[in-house]
Amino acid sequence: MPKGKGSSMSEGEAAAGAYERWDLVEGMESEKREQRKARKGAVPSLLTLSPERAITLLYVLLALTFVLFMALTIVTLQRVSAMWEALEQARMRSENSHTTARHNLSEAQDTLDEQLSVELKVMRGRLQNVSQEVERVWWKVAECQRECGKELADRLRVLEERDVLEPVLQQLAEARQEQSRVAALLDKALQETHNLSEIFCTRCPSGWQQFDRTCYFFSSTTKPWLAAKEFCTNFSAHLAIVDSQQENKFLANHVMENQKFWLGLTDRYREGDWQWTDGRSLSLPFWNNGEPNNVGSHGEDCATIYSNGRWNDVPCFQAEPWICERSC
Ligand SMILES: [Ca+2]
Ligand SMILES: [Ca+2]
Ligand SMILES: [Ca+2]
Repeated sequence: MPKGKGSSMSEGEAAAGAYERWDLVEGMESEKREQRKARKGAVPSLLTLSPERAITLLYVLLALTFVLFMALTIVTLQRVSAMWEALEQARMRSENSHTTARHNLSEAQDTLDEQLSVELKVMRGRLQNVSQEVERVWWKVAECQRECGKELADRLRVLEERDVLEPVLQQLAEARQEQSRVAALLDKALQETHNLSEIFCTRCPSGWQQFDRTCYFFSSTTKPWLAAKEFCTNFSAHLAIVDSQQENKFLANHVMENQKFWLGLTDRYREGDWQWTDGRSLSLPFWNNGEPNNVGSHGEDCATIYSNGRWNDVPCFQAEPWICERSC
């Protein structure tokens, strides 16, 4: 488009630029028109489908949608089921742990109750003992009060009556002195009697031996134990009873070698229970080694003494020499 006459070169160049811009604008407009034509051509191509094909296509789309919906539903249900199962397991674990805890708590409570019951019983017993001890102490205190009061009263009465009792006490002391003097005289008389007895004891019967104010008879014949016992009784004596080691030695000294003499010792009433003929139990034994052994079918129930002073049990029916003993 021309602007003036004075500048022919610049006007030509301006015109050429204007033409170029015009072509460019025209090209762009043409391109836009072609694009609009292409879009208008495409829409009618979809709309030009037949109804059957459109319905088929619609069904296909619906089927795909349904399948997709079902798949999503199944996945969702599986997830919900898994979550529900996990929740159920968690609930069962919780319930189990709760039951176990309750059971343990119940056992602990029972044990505690039992321990408390035992301790309570022990404490009750101790309390009862303490109560009884306190009661005993109170009784003792009350008794002591009574006794002490009585003793005090007695002492006061003695003090009050001392003047009255003084002559009586004096007489009592004199009586005691007299009693002592009489006792001394009696002792002296007994000693003299004893000495007389010693003198008379030197006169044992003929054939009897004397030892320590006692007479002994050593037989020269033999008899069974019971017959020998009866013989001694007829002489107001008894078979020898050993009361001391000295007496046993005296008897042994009068026993001949290789002989044994009856003693007044037997277990014929109860086996193993050795008793003297006066009823006393044996307390000072001098048994030989291995004796008493009660051998034989009839047993051995009567004791004899050897010349060495040792004893042996032999059958009572056996005939042996014997020893009688009696006081002077
Ligand atoms: Ca004797
Ligand atoms: Ca015996
Ligand atoms: Ca024997």
